[in-house]
Formats: sequence, C-alpha cells, structure tokens
Amino acid sequence: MEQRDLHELITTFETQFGTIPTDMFFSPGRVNLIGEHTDYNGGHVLPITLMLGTYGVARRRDDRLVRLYSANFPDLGMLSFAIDDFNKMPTHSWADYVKGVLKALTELGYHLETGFDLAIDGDIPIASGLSSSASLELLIGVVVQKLFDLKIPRLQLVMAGHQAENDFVGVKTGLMDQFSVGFGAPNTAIFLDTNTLGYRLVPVILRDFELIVMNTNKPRSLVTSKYNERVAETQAALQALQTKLSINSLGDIDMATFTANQALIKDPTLVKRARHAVSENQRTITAVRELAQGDLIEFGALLNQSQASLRDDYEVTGLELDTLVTAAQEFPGVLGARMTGAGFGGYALALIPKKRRAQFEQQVGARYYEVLGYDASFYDVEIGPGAQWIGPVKTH
Ligand code: GAF
Repeated sequence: MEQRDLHELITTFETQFGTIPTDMFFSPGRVNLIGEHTDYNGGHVLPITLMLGTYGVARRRDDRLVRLYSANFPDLGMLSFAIDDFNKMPTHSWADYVKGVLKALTELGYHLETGFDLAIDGDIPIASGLSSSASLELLIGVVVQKLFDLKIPRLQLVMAGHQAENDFVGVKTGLMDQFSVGFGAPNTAIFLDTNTLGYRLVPVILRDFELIVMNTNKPRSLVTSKYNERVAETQAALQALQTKLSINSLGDIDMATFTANQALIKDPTLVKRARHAVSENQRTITAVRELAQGDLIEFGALLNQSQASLRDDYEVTGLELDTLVTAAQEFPGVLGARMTGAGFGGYALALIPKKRRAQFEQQVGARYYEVLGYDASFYDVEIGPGAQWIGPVKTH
C-alpha cells in the first residue's frame, strides 16, 4: 500500500483541518465464505478480509477536541466533539461509531489525554453487507492505538468495535465482522469458533477458480428487526433443547443429536431456524477440511447447501439473492454460490472458473436484470490484511 494511493485523502485532510496528517491507516471490509448466522449461536465462521475497505489519515491534537471528516459524506462537513463526550450526535452520523469505540476503549481503561483529527475515505458500499461499519470501528481502534502509543491487545480492539456496533445500531450481532476485520490476513480465511474465540488462518488456494462477490443492489430494509427476530428464534429453540440437553449454544450439538431431540421444540418455524444453525455449523467445519485438502468441488457443494438452508430453513434470502445465486449456480463450471452476510438483500459470492469471468458476469448479470429490472454489480476478490497502520505521512 503506497503512500501515493492516499495523496488525495492527505490533501483533503490539509484542506479541512489546515494541518498535515502524521499517519496513514487501512481497515478492510469482509466477506464470509461460509458459516452464516452461526456466530450468535456459538458456531463456526469462515470470513475473509477484502482489499476494499476504509482508509484514514490522522494527527494527534494538543487539546481535547476530536475532529472528523469523511470523503464519503462531504455534505456533513467537519464533525467535532470533545474526546470524553459519549452522547450520540444530535443527527445520527458515522461519528457515533467513533464515539462508540472511544467509549468502549475508555471503559476498558484506556484514557486518551488529547483529541485527534481524522479524515477517512472508504471504497466499500456503505450498509450493503460487506461490513463497512466493522471496517470503520477497527480503523478507529488502530488510529487510537498508534496516535497515543497504546498497547491494546487485538482482541480488545475487536471487542470495542463490537460494543460500539451493538450500542449504536441496536442489533445483537455476533463477533464475526469485527473479529475478521481485526484478525484478517492476506490469502487466508479466518476459521473462528465463536464459542471459544479460538481461531486459525486457513490458506485459500483456489487454483483454476476464483471467488467473485456480487451485489444485489437491493436497498436493505428491515435488516435490524429481521436479524433480531432470528436471534430471538434461535435462542427460544435453544431453551427448548436445554430442557433435556446440557448445552450452552446450538454450536454444541451435531446434526444427529439435533434430529434425535428436535421434537422438544414445539414450533415448526423454530425447528427450521435451529436446524439451520446446527447444520451450517457442521458445514463450516467440513468446508475448512475440504479447503485444506484442496477439494474445491466438495467445498463448492457446501456453499450450495448453505444457500439452500439459508433460503428454506432460515428464510433470509428473498427474490434478489435467490435470483442472483441460482443464476450463478447454473452457470457452466461454477462450483458453488451462496448469499453472504446477514441477507435480506446485500451480497452473494460464487466460486467460478477463472477463464470464464467475463462470460459469467455477462450471463448472470443479464439474468438478474431480466428478473429484477436493475443491474447487479460484480467485484473481484483479493484477500488482504486486517486493520493496520500503513505508515507515517512523509513530509518533503
Ligand atoms: C451480520 C452480523 F453482523 C454478523 O455478526 C453475522 O451474524 C452475520 O450478519 C450473519 O452471519 O453481518
């Protein structure tokens, strides 16, 4: 990542704040390969971090002011507040995420003596499913860590981001997004057990295939309420199982145990929700094994099974995602495709033959347009690093 990439952002910083930034930062967005809606059920997830993300340039101040500027929201202009002012902004804005992280870090015992100036510019679509918010939260974490020379363990930065997310957005999300943005590494996926927070990096070697990410371009609505509904449903199913089984989460049981005990759950909808959480967790564990062994055909088949389960049992797909994923799955040579993220619109991914990238986009795009009447977007996937300090801003 060269400094010249951030030349424009550095100039923006100078224009807005009348001074030169000292340091440059990057924090990625994420895509989950498999393990969807398992992270709040004590299951496994397998996300990757993208080369797309949020860039920041910053400088420590001598007083207690925090001043922010986002090139993505130029109309908001400069936002400012005192470093220890944790009240939400009068009009909700991205600054609340910053406040949320600062508040969480303060509660963890990290007291910042002064404020800072920060200008950011992101290249992931906002609120679309690639976790622009976790990207921002972890960016703030690494900015604070560097500017104030604090030794904050990575997991605490992840937890601070997660707390900010839950406070600000009001969604009881799992830890996947912040964890992957915090611990991501080039060319690897993060295999995380959300029960223990143990994780390992799994090399993503796809030989003649590549991953492609597809945006339905459906404005996401009701995600918060629908997401919270799924959280409540799986918790209710867990409680029913706990009347007989001694378990802490749905991630504690395999499919055989679930099938033998599912009659304890009286509501058929809750049976479906729990079946997804249990089966998806098993698929994720198997998928990591297949990926490690280089069995991409089996890995792709698991992506397809995940999609079916998210569509039929968890009911978080919808016309847009179903159309896009089915068109992708039907394209010759594709090994697998599925929605990724929370669902209800947003993104999908597919494992496609490298040589057929252009035809894939043309054919799948045409099918999507035919059904929905507007375009889907397609992005190449390059797996990059987690949130980090890029380096100092050199002055000439
Ligand atoms: C959203 C949440 F933020 C994650 O924690 C995860 O639950 C995901 O939806 C679904 O797998 O991104």
